[in-house]
Amino acid sequence: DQFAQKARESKDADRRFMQLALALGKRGQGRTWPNPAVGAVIVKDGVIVGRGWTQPGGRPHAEPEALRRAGEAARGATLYVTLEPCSHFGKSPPCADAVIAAGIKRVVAAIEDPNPEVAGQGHARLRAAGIAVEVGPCATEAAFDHAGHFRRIRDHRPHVILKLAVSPDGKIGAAGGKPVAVTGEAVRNRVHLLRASSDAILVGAGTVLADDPELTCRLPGMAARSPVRIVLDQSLRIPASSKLVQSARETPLWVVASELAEAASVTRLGAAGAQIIRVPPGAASGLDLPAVLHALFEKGITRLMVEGGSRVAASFVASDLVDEIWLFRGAEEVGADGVDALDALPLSKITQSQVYKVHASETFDKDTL
Ligand code: AOF
Ligand code: ZN
Repeated sequence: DQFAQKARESKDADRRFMQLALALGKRGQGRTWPNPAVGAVIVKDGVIVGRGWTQPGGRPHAEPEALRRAGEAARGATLYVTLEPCSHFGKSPPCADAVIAAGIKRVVAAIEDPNPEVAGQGHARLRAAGIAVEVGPCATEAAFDHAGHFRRIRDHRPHVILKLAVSPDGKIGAAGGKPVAVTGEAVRNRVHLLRASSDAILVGAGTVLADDPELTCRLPGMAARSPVRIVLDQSLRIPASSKLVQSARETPLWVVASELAEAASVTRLGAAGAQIIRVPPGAASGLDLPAVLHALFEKGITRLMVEGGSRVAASFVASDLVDEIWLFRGAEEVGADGVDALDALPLSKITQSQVYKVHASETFDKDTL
């Protein structure tokens, strides 16, 4: 009947506005850490009167941004937000209070904020002020976008994204670790975009010694979107002449070393502008991975992209510390003497796994994701 149809239409509208809020939130991904990248849309009589997203560094939050743009039009309007409005006095007053003061009549939130300082209290505060609150539209998408925040709050470690570019015969490099172009230009561009939406990007010292990578986002106009570069370097072997160290004053470089690393090396890299993080010795490139991730959590990293090499990738997979995998497959074989993608682990460890489910697939020219 008419009533049910109206309800369906408003549900569809809620989802559409929430999808817009999600798209806005994504703009902040990679540069709002330690805060989540939230998106907000304010709608009055079917018209968008304000849009906002969490600003670089994590403040202002998304809601005050959208409210500022809506101005007086916020009175009586609906707010769509990808995460529960905060209720705590942090570096800024609670967003819930700003929403109430602006005269918002209805709030639609995708998902509750797991932060124990919020955890439902934002919604409760809004309801107590007489605002209609609905939670749930696009919750799955929001949980995916806020995976870094959820992982950080619940497990005290970053969300780990492993990127692999393998040949059809499962190799990531030629014999002797010689770099080889496994995938093409389109994949390269997508990977740089993935770098931009990550808080930090991590490689092992072996990759630095073999490839001398920059690990920056080099898409036109997006240099400022480069993530923090992190190297696992147990005994501080990376040279001061490497591109990473040379650029450490423009784009942050954190070198994770063992507590046993020589003081002289710490001083040498520190003087070049790198930040040294010391953790206990262990398995991955000689470092204890959970300790590494905990140290990165303490520094505020929520989304960590792991780019290799094969030993680092393998230790993350073997330790069950990978949440998301971007597996690109090129078109040309490298040959049996090439470097295996996951070192001693077979690639089937992820492709045939019960743990990992296919989320999406895409083609990039001759390559596939
Ligand atoms: C929101 N909107 O856009 C974001 C929120 O240190 P503070 O005061 O900036 O608070 C950080 C916490 O606020 C963060 O851990 C998360 O729970 C929430 N983030 N909340 O209402 C936003 N980014
Ligand atoms: Zn807030």
